Amino acid sequence: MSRAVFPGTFDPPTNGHLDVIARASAAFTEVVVAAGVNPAKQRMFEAGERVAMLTELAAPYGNVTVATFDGLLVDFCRTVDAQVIIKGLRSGSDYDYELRMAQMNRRLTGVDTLFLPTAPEHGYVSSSLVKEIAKLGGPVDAFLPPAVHTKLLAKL
Ligand code: COD
Repeated sequence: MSRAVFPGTFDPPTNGHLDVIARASAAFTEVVVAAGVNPAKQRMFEAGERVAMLTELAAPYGNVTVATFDGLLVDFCRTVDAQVIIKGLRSGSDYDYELRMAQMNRRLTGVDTLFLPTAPEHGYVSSSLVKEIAKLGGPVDAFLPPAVHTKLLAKL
């Protein structure tokens, strides 16, 4: 039995996130998608809205659940008894940033991190770029699941 946590901000979830969820679902017995809740940070979507979008996206995958977490990721992993953290990698800068967190998280509690390289078609997709383009009136439907796209347009 292997349980993995896929953590992120998911503000909002993109097709890149969805691809990682699908691939993690195929590789692990159970996957917990964990939306970080940091009250100090301003988000476009409230935690409840992000969880609702992720729950809809995860619905086709019987072994994927969605939760929020606050505080240290390693503490959340311990709470849900997850052995592995999943991270998506888009670039060398993602790698530099994620490698340090992976090493620190392993040092803290022994939890390991596995990296999934992004699918090439999603390699340039990020929630922050999508929000910027949408706010400036550009088209972002190619980068988002349809339900998320609808909610983003409603926000604007
Ligand atoms: N293709 C593939 N993967 C992607 C794509 C894409 N197009 N876009 C994003 N991803 C991956 C990211 O690389 C990341 O792995 C994941 O999806 C989530 O991305 P985001 O942008 O939604 O979320 P982040 O990176 O802002 O989330 C950061 C965390 C909340 C996971 C992090 O800050 C954290 O662990 N916070 C808890 C506090 C903590 O424990 N701190 C100590 C760390 S050592």
